[in-house]
Amino acid sequence: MPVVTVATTPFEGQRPGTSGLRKKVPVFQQAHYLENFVQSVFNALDGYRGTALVVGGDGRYLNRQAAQVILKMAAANGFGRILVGRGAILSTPAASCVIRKYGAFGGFVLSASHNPGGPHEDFGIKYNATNGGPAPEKITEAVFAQSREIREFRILEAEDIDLDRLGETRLGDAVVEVIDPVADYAELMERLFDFDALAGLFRSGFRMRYDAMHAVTGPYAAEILERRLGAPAGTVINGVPKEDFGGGHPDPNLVHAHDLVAHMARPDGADLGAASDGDGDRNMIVGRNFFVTPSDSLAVLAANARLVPAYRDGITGVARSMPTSGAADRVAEALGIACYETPTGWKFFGNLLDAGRVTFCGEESFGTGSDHVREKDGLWAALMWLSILAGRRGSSVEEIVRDHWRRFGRNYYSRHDYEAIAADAAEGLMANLRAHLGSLAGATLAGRKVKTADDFAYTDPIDGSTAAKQGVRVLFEDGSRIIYRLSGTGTEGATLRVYLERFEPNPARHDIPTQEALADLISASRDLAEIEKRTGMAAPTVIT
Ligand code: G16
Repeated sequence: MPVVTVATTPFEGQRPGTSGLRKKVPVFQQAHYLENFVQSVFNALDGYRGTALVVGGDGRYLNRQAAQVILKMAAANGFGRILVGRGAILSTPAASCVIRKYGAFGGFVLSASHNPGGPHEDFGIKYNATNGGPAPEKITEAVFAQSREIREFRILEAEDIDLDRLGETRLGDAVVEVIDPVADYAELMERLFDFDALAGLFRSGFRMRYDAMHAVTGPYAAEILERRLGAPAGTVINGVPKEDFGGGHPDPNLVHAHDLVAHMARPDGADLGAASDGDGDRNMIVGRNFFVTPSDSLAVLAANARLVPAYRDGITGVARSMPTSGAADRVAEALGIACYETPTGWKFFGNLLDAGRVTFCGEESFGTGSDHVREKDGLWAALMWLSILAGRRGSSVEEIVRDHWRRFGRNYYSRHDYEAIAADAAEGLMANLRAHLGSLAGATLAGRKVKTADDFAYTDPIDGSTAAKQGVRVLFEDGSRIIYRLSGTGTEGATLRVYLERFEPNPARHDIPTQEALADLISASRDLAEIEKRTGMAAPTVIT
């Protein structure tokens, strides 16, 4: 099996976004596009010769072919062992688990997350480091720099590996091992949670509905919920992963997981509804006719962590991304633990988790996780909720959240997305906001006084690295916030995200519909950023 060195030329725009490189499938299908990126990653890394690499993805269109290319390139570049999930499948949290468990140097996860899949839809690739987490910016920037200079890549000339058969195969000087994609992850969950108690909950007649959205989590959820915990067959719906996610948009939110939401609104709906995204790291939690915002979910999990064996001795701290509501901050304060505010992107949690500063992390973008891996974890979040419901037998999801609000107050919260707007209009809108930041402090908007307005910047408390321009914040004296930022995960035009939050301590006022409770902030957010004038959009495309 000869190693060949192939001449190539750089492609524009191979800078990883919020979470890896995401582009339309035809972009990735250009000759050498994938190879250039993979070689750029290898070129940006040091000291991996003879070590192990993990490869897997969410099963979307192009997943298998891309995995074969990476295996041959990894072998040609000197990795000693390559672990790949059967069928080239590994959910993002499972990939993180496998990297950590086997002490791999790192891994590639093939996914465009919650974005649709198929021949004309999205594909993506991200590199995870030795701690199992998304590569930090110093690595992604080095990869980008390499991608602009690349002149050649190395690949083995070899037959494709049989990815459907478990076991080892020699590939040049390396060994490829096809592993069960579910086993290691399921074993980890069994160590964290009290599976006997959860099985008991199902035996008592508790009903759950888990919507895997035809994405990667189906086999994981079926194994854990139906096989190991004994939930009735049919608990997991849309459980067979498909290359195009069944034509759907594997994004677990009120818009794209509408079937689950509609089921949970029925009088005979399940007791707990959960959904996960394309690669299994996002989650949505719904009770009977009751949606739990991701920000509230993080806060509730933190407040009830001791109900779960792995966290019985308490958690050391929580971290949330800046646009995520401050609900978790209130729990941290009550528990006397640390609370960190980071830029958007799970990679910013890595150092805090590695240093033991935090145990739980969460983001408004339907991400929650703990120090058990270095990625957010959709199924873990569902098992956390199951554990809380088992520990507080008789309370519904809604009652648990309402109790929480009574104790800590309610952070009314919503995100308005304006999707597929022209990139220059979006940039212009942000530039205009930034230009006016200086004059905002002291002004009155939506009947509230602006305390400060700035562009969020972050200094990592562990390694001192910095990240600037992470979102425009308008912070009001009463604690309300309007935040603007552009998405870093889209593949078409730009998406403007507007995050709205207001705190309500009074339980008598915890029943206002969210959009009504935030109405004045919503209208101020549109006026201040001149959204309609600059984008032509009078209303957002998605509200969560
Ligand atoms: C990725 C990141 C998350 C981030 C999210 C939203 O999620 O891993 O940390 O919060 O993108 O990013 P944006 O607002 O820039 O679109 P995923 O699930 O897409 O990998």
